[in-house]
Amino acid sequence: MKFQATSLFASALMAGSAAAHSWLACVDTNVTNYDECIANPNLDPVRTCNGFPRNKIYDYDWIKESSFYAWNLNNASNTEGLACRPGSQDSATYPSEYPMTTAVPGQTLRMRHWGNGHSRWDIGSPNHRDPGLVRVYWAGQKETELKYKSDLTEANWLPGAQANFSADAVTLITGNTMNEKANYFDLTLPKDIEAGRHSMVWVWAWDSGFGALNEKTGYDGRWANSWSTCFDIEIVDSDFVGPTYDNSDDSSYVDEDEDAEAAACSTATGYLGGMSDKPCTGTACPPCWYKSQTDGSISCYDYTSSGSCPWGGAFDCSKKQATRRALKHERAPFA
Ligand SMILES: [Cu+2]
Repeated sequence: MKFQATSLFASALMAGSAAAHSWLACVDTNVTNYDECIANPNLDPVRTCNGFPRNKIYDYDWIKESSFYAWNLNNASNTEGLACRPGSQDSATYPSEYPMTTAVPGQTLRMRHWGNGHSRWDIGSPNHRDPGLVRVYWAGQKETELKYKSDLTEANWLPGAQANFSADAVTLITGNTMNEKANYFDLTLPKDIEAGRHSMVWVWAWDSGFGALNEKTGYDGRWANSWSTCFDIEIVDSDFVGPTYDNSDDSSYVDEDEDAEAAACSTATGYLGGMSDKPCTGTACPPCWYKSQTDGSISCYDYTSSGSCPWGGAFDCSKKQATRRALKHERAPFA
């Protein structure tokens, strides 16, 4: 792990506000001299922002953004447990001078967030405190919000979108002080993502969680989400159809052949609710099919009352498509 840093300006303010916080400043940052800055932090990053988080009306007004833009998920006033700050980030509002991000499938976006004095273990505010993680959540389909902080779980995590808070930072260390010139997080979008607006949630996970590290996916539940910023990406130039997310280049995902799976739906033998004494065949089976990774048998379940398969990793034989997030540990392709 690599730790980095804050400006004296921010440190002084932090001491006054006594609240560790951060937020996403830019979704799509173009830093023309990034490599040079990493090699020599005396240089200042030369950058432009091509896409912003929601409602970024106080851009670079650090005080106002601290007060009216950053969102503490665990603040006592967040009684509804909202994922996005109400009034500024709960809708996809973009002032004309701070537009939404536009991207193509598979594109990597350099996101910039504020270090605010928390980037480094040996100098950071507070001192001797691991700066934690940044990560991104996504509902897996367009025009779909993650409304509550309880939605910000591995099931809605964009696989791989997790990094140390200061891993890609440009930080100038002078004696016992640091100037966090910029903290970055490179986000790679899925290759299979439908055209349209996709809402996402950036978080800084700084508090202690009660979960574990998922060694298969890398999702680190030992860190609990603390601060969030909501943003949207308008996906263009995509031929991909439907909400299914099958990023076969991602090691977290199974490489699926949906056509073959759909064909198997009409002929394969499954078991109602996984009961070995209740076999069914093809379309006589309930629509949500799950394949056991231990013996390869197929368990078939009905939709829940909300009309979706009961948990992640199903192949929906009625809609002829994989449900989103077919993590390896949840499901193997059955065709
Ligand atoms: Cu802070």
